Parts: sequence; structure tokens; C-alpha cells
Amino acid sequence: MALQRWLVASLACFHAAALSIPRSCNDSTVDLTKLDASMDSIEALSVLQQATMRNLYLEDQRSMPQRSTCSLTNAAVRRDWEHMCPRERKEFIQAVQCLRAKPSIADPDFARAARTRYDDFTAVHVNLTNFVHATGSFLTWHRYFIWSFEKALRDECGYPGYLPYWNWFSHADDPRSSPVFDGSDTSIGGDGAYFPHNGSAAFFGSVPLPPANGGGCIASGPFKDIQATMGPIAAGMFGMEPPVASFHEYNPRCIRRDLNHHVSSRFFTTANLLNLTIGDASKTVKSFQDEFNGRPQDNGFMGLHSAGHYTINGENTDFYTSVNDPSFFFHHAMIDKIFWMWQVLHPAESREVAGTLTLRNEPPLGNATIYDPLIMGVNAPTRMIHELMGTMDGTPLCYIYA
Ligand SMILES: [Cu+2]
Repeated sequence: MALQRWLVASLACFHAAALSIPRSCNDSTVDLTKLDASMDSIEALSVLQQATMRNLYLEDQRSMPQRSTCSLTNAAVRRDWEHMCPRERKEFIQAVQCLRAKPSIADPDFARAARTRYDDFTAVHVNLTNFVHATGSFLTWHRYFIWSFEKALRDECGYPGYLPYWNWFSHADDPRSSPVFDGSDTSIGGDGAYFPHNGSAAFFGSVPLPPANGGGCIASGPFKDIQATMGPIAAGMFGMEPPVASFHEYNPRCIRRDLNHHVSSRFFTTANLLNLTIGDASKTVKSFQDEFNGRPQDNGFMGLHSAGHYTINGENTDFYTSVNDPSFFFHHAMIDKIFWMWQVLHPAESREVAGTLTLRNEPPLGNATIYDPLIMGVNAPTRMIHELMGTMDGTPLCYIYA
């Protein structure tokens, strides 16, 4: 019986890996004009993925002689958690647990509350929050951030794979049943324990949201009852602990979730996906980025970035410390996948930057340029925005999404 289970799991792994590597391109299967808002969102995402791969394949053929370091044959492939087999999921979970067990290497003056290598990532996000959200660097900073995390998992904890992503459109009606959050030993932990609270208020209190069935500490799965040491600083869920007085305050506490179908079912729709990738919002990097970040004045439209954080809820509603919950990386990998697709489908706009250097332009430091630095603290060397524009530029990125 054990042998049979092992064989099934091994074949599933082999099958998934084989599927994820693009080997050729069939133009005839992709027609973006057939996409419309009435289509199933997972099907629409799949068509967009095919169109993206077709463009990449053609680009790869054209630039093969010049591009020596990264091509479709050697690029890493980041995959949907649901398409990874149990062994691969457990490898990822174990690597994250390994990073959570290693001591911090950050300068205490920069990250006094950090205790583990995992905390080093939360700390740099906390310190830079006001410079990397709703700014010109939002997409590239977070791209570099999750790539640095993936590199730490591989280099420091022996993880053989690449970052998984959470496909928002799968189980949008019931995120508690998603293989990402179902609480099994191959999930990244389930919902928070039931904790009565009054819901959440997003966008600095301007968008009220109802509670769901959780609200307490992660109650099941590999990350059950894990602790954070930083924050909260600006949580959007009611009933969280009071904010700490300073970024540096050591404040051990559990990580809360309130997996919230009110948010996911309303925002993870085909219409919102198409608007971002091929619709009006896809026309410029400014409109793409603004749409991702939401239009709260417009009937509380959260944008898919905030919608993901408020679907997981709890710790994820904290602009500063959401990294404390490992689901952060799954959510931001999905954001990066959409960014990647948008870039490949809109090559003329793909290397532009728009936006200011500070959140809400406070203090006003001017507009971002492609030469602005992306700071990662101890997690990776500082690089410029333009170096993180292409996931296959090889400086340092070389990956695609399946
Ligand atoms: Cu962030």
C-alpha cells in the first residue's frame, strides 16, 4: 500500500514537471479576442497563459543568438500550488520551516525584533513599506523581494523547487477549500480559529468588510499556531492586538487569518482579470498598477492586490507586517505572474515605470525612475528597477510561470 502511494505520488510529480516545461508553441490555440467576462475565470487565465507563452516562444526564437544566459530551455518555472504533487509541496513547506528556524543575520539597528532568517524578510518589508507600496517601485520591488526569498529557500534550506503561486480564481467562492488553505499537511495552513470580531476596514478604514468564520490563530496544517515577532503596525482587521509603539518592538504573538469568501468571490472575477491583462487598465503601466492597487472611492473597488490580502485577512491586512504569514509569498507570486503576463502581452509598455517614490507621495520625493534602487537589506544586493523589469533578463532573474 505504501509502495502504491509512493508510485502514485512520484508519477504525479513527474507528470506535473513535464507539463510545466514549454517545449513548443501552437499558435492556432490562442485567440484573445474570444475572451469575455462571461467566461470561466480559470479558463480565461489559461488562455492568457497560452498567449503569453506563445509570445515568449516567438521572442525566444528571435533573440536566441543574443540571449546567452536565460531562455525557455533553462528558465525556472513557478507553478500553481494546486498542480504540485504532495512531495513538492512538502519540500516547500519544510524549507519555509527551515528559514523560520535559522537565526536572523540582520543588523539589530535595522531589525531589532527579528529573531529568524524568515523575520529578516518581514523586517525589510516593514522598514520599506512607505517606499514600496502604491509607488513606482511596487511591482519590481515585490518581484525582487519574493525572488530573494525563493533564493534563500534554495541556497540556505536546500529547497529544490521554485516559488509556488496561489491561483486566486480557483476556489474563489470558498477559499477554505483551496489546497493552499485547506489545513491539510500539504497546505500552508488552514483558516484562523473562530474568533468573533467585527470584520475589517480596508484602505485606511474607508472600505468596510464583513467577518467570515475565522479571525484567530492559524488552527490547522503545517503552520498551525506559528508566531510572529514584529507588529502589528497597521492591521485592517478588527480585534487584532493593539499596534506596537515602534517597528523595533519585540512582540511575540500568533498569526491570524479569516479566510474571507466575501472578498474573494466579489473581486476574483473574469472581468477584473481581463481588465488588468488585456482591457482598459492594461493600456499603460500607470493604469495597470493603479487598477491592481484599487479604486476605493469607486464603490469600494479593492483591486486584486488588496483583495488577496483581505481574502486571507488577519495578519495579511497589515500593510507592514503581512509578510509574517507565509501566504504572503503565494499571493505576491500570483501578482508577479499577472505582472509577467501583462509585460509579455504589452512589450511596448513593459519597461516603463510610473508613480512616485513614496506612499501617497508623503513626503514628496518626486517620481520614480528605472534607475531607483530596490533595497533588500541582508536578503539580496541592492539593484535598480530596470534590472528587475524582465523575468528572463538573467540579471539576476531567469524564470517564467506555468
Ligand atoms: Cu508589500
